[in-house]
Amino acid sequence: MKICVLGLGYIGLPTALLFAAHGANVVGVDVKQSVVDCLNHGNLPFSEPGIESLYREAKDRFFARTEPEAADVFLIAVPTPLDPATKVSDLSYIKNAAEMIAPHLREGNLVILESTVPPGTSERVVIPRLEKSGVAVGEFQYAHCPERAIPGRTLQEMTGNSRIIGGYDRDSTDRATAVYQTFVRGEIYQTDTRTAEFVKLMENTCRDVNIALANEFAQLAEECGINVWEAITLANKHPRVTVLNPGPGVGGHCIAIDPWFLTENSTRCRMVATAREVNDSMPNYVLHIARSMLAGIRNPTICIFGVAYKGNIGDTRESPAFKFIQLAENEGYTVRCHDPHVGEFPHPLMDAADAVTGSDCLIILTDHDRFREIDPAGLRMRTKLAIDARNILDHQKWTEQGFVVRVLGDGSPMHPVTLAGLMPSVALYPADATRSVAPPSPPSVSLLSPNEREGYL
Ligand code: SAJ
Repeated sequence: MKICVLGLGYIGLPTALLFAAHGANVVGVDVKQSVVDCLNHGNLPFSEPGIESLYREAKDRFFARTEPEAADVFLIAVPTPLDPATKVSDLSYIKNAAEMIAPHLREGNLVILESTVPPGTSERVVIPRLEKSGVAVGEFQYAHCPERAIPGRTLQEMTGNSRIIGGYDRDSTDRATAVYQTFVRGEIYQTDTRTAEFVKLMENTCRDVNIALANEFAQLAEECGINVWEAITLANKHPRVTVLNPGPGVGGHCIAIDPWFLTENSTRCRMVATAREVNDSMPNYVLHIARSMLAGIRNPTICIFGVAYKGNIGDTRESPAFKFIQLAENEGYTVRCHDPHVGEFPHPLMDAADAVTGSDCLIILTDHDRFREIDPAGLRMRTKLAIDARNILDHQKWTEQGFVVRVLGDGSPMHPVTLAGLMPSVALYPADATRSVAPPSPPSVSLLSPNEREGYL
């Protein structure tokens, strides 16, 4: 079997490599010459657990180019971004991919669309472009097989998760099922194309709405003077309740975008849009907390720990950090950023110690495991304030080191804190302990008067 995979991003490349590792001859196509060159020189354009060894396994049956060529199966895995101004899907990459396939399409070929699209896109947008080949659908087979893999566990989920396959007709569905069965160990459920498109959007919308609910619970809990994290743990003891985690907002290329695909042609949906609004407003809410803590501090400097959209990955697509940084800079704060998983980011990234030293408030935006290990005794901050928007720090340890810590969603009366003098600086992470650190200088300003402190407590 020869497969031509269009789009060598976070989904297309691992899918292409899995097919190659399971015996198919795979041509990977990407319009970006740099991606093609990178792969043909034996490198990977991004990191993901397990992808390097998969690439080594697959490389004799995989090569990359910028144009498709004749194949048995064509698979489209290109981005479907959202136009930020109109909140309408931008299908230009999908259209382009279908048009690139058309000259190579022959009777008996199978075309699979993996990209997430608004319901009806296969029939209205993709199939008519493929038919420009002169071959009618039915003579070639067509199926929508939306991806379900989560970044950070992409390979495990691509092989282990169940899949939905929505074919144009029975032959298409069965053939696509057989193609995926080469590497998918999870169940395969069959349906029609439009239902498959809808199901994918339901999945991500369901998660978005549930995160929005958790985010509303967090704000309500603060108003009620209770700790939402404790409340969620207790509520989730109910056999039919699963409340998700509140946080500083929803990022990633899917959950923050796909709900709009579901509603773009609807005049009656409210809940989906409201959930999007709630989640999009979470950076504002974190800023609101920062503002209340930093009141009275002149020229505050904040350091943001975590710009990736979620924990333990280096992906910053649609990260809530973008909005938070912009809001914080507009507020007049000097913003420093640190993220041990992220290589490139529009705002300069700093080493952890450099970001922290002399700053007034440390803000955890991403739940990277490494942040759990931060030793607060080693932080040489000007003012010992911290906001934990993910509830991952050991708050007792931090308050013992004189920090005032605000946890998103915790409105319960806080433990008394001791604003002790700054402790001798060691290193932020235990693993860095061998690094030599200059002795701490005393805080240049004691910024919190006793009254102001009371306000925080
Ligand atoms: N988040 C919270 N609270 C939570 C869970 C997540 O605030 O309780 C935030 C995360 O921090 C992140 C965002 O939501 O910013 C999205 O993260 P995620 O882990 O929920 O999902 P993604 O975007 O990485 O991947 C999702 C997955 N969809 C579902 O779980 C329904 C994945 O299976 C899909 O394949 C992927 O979207 C996609 O490509 O569509």
